[in-house]
Amino acid sequence: MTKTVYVIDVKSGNLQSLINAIKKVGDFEVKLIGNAEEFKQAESQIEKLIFPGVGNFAHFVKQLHDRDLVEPIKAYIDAGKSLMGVCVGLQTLFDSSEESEDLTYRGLGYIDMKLKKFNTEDKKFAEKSLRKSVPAIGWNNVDVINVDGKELPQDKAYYGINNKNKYYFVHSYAAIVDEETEEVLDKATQNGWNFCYATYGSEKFIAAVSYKNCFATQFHPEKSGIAGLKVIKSFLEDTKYSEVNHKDFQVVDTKIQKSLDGLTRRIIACLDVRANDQGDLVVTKGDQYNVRQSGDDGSNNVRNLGKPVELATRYFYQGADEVTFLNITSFRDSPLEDLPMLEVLRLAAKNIFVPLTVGGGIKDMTDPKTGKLVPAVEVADLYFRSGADKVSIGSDAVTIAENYYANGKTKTGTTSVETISATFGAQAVVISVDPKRKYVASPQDTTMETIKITDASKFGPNGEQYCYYQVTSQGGRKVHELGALELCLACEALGAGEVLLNSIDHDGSNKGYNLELLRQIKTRVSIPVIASSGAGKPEHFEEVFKMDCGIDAALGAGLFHREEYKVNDVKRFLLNDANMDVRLDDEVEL
Ligand code: 1PR
Repeated sequence: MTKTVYVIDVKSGNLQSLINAIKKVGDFEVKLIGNAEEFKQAESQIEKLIFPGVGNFAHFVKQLHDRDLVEPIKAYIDAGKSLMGVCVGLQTLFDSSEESEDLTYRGLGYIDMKLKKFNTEDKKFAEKSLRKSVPAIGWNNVDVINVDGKELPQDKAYYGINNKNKYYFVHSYAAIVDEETEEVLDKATQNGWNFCYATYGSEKFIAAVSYKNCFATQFHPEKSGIAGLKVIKSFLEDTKYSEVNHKDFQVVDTKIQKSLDGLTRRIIACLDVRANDQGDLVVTKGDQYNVRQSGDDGSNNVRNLGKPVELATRYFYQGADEVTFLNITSFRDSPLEDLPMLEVLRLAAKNIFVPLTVGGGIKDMTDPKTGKLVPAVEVADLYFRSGADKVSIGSDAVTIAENYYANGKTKTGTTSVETISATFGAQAVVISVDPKRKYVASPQDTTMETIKITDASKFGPNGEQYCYYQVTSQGGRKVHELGALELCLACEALGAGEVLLNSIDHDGSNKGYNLELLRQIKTRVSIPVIASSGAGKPEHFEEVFKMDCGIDAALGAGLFHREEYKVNDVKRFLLNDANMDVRLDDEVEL
């Protein structure tokens, strides 16, 4: 019989993925509760309530207050009824957050703690003159042990969270545990709360809580692959106790080197999508951004490497940590309701339970059908509601950075980067950078920050010993007098949460990533950097991850599309040959 799951919906972020996950794990239908009245009507029938949240703490908490949902949710929890909180849903159980200094609206206040921002100057990183990336984006272990390190009390439910698995976290703020919070946590424990933890760099934070029949996770189970679906399934089926084997937690493979931050390095599969000459939406790939191939008959067609949803689903099952879709012909205007990637996302999100990024055409748009101006934040909202977790901004980011410098580094608050970041959180805004190497004879020849080339075989055609990376827009068609570093610094200041760093010189070359460019950017920004362009074999992933600057994720396209390697071939190589920590979801059965 179909069972009903109730979900609190205050219109924040990507609810669709959660709904897809609930439907994936069993015969469930979802009903949304958006205000106190709806809560009251449903209350007597609610057996399972999910309380999800993404984005800004203050925005989320204000929504709860405006909709008079705070008291009904508290009464429900206090009555010992079954609830699962996710991400900001967990954070809301605390009192407040550094994310908002305005204390007009507070959290539910069960635990009298203020959430803090992760520290980029983490001591583990400082020792190596590096900075920790914030937001924290990636896959981490959760230590399902009691506060004192002993077995969990039998009445505490963590619904299948397993020490061996990795779960997907994406947040800048957390309930960070330090000397100051010890007393508060002791008191909460005496009141029946139980906590389990994860560590980001040297900062320990609360990764999940359990109290009566309330259970909440800082990570996103709906985005944590099969391991995360198992958590949702056991919550919905009330399989209360984790099959936690504490001994597994004790056994540490000493060969495996954990990264400084404790997250696994992410492997991202990227699909460049466009209409082919027959008008079908296909995944394509070329080199140096040329996706056409010449035939013997004189034809010059767009390379067709497969169907976007099919390929993306294959990569999910192969263990991709994320999937990125880039609409590479987005500079052609489409009517808003016909944006081709919306349907791709809708279908992909039904079966893919890791983060999805969509790029191409995220900017203020004029709908050619109605002539109406649609702000970028509304365009992004359409993608989030179709299943995207992040949007990637390319060409518009260049225009925004140019204006930022032209106006003496002034923030207008109106750009796509700023508005999407303010509404959906910095973690939802990726900037996609498409740079080309430009040689200069001397640093004085440009206002951009240059790199000194040390390897004589890589000097410029006229013996130039310096270079910088000049950004392009519209898929490499337009070259700008702006450096990749300057673009990234401007967008970080404006609220971007991650950099997808391509390199036109390396794209499709199979010769490895552009380490010189990656190092220049990664050592100067504090947000995560995804290496892109040039991956041809698993060794290239090892090389980029073992660089001294701490690259957070690496993306591959051609090598996966041509089926030279599966995503998990790369991961098994990293684990077995390079002794690196990776997430292997294929060993977890739903
Ligand atoms: O400018 O905001 O509309 O976004 C357009 C997006 O489309 C940008 O992210 C831009 O990078 C991308 N794009 C535009 N034209 C092309 C093209 O190839 N002609 N693709 C293009 C960029 C770069 C990577 C690629 C890696 C890895 N693709 O995503 O997948 O280089 O390739 P490899 O592993 O095979 O070497 P906007």
